Amino acid sequence: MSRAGRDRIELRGVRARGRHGVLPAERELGQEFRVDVSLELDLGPAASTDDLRRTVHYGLLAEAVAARVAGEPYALIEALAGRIADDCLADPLVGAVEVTVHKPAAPIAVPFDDVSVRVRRTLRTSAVVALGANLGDRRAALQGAVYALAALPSTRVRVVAPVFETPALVVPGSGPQPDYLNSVVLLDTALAPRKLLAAAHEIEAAFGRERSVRWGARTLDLDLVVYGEHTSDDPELLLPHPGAASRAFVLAPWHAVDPAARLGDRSVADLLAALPEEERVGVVRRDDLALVPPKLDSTAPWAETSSAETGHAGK
Ligand code: A4P
Ligand code: MG
Repeated sequence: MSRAGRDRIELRGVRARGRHGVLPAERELGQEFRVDVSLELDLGPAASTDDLRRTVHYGLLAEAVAARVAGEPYALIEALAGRIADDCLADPLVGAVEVTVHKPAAPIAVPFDDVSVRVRRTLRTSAVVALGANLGDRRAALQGAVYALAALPSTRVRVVAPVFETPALVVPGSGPQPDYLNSVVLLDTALAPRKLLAAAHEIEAAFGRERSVRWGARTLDLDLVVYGEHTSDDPELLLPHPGAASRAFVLAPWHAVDPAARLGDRSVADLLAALPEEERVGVVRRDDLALVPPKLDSTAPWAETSSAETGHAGK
């Protein structure tokens, strides 16, 4: 069992001057902030190898936190804390983080000891996003979507499924459409379901998606298939996605990378096997079009220095 969740690196009281606040005087003069960071990660590998590259270098973490405090000013310490938490989650070793920002010299009219905000972010929600395209450069759109999902804040793309070419499922009575390329991505995220859906819509728009007809041909479609165990009957975000259980173009790529996956109370393997033959014909795995998974290299602010210092790329 993973130790992440029990093992922690705790850094307390990092002090730096910053210009965060809503008042002009705060922006001009600045004041001291204190930050506590608690990282949850599996320290087993570092403990057994005694190798700095298998953990987060607390000295560099402290410098990165201080640089954030001294850097771009935010109106709210909530925003500063959120930014530092995002930095921490950009390190692939870190599964969850708690950041407390103290502002002991805040402009408060009565005597007080301290004021602070604490944010907690965890990547523990596993979501499955289905990708589809049947217009334009289909593979380029899917690849771009994978990179764009990986670049979302507090989100880590864990697995990219193989690509399948699939006949278009169309609204009965409508004209034929070009074949789709479909795949799925398994990701861990701290984004709330609606944020993830909104981000998916932005990515679709960036790839020229136009919404004119339901089930119309599209340059890129991103559907949120599952978000952890979350269920929702809100038409804006149905969870699990109601079509997924009956669609070979979702089940086949998902099953290829997670044969034990479950959708509701059924296994994905059973759902796939139970599909009528005509739903499965023409669903062809295209390994020649395989997508490149995003690098799991850290984009945390301490990563570059860390690898330069230790002489190794990544951790
Ligand atoms: N929406 C609700 N729940 C979700 C969810 N879990 N994920 C809402 C994503 N969106 C969700 O979506 C319409 C509305 O659904 C949105 O406002 C969103 O808030 P859309 O993407 O604008 O329209 P759509 O994709 O045409 O409709 P829909 O019902 O999502 O269709 P599907 O299920 O995406 O199917 N054939 C093949 N071979 N491969 C395909 O990928 N895809 C479709 C579209 C049809 N035929 C296909 C394929
Ligand atoms: Mg859709």
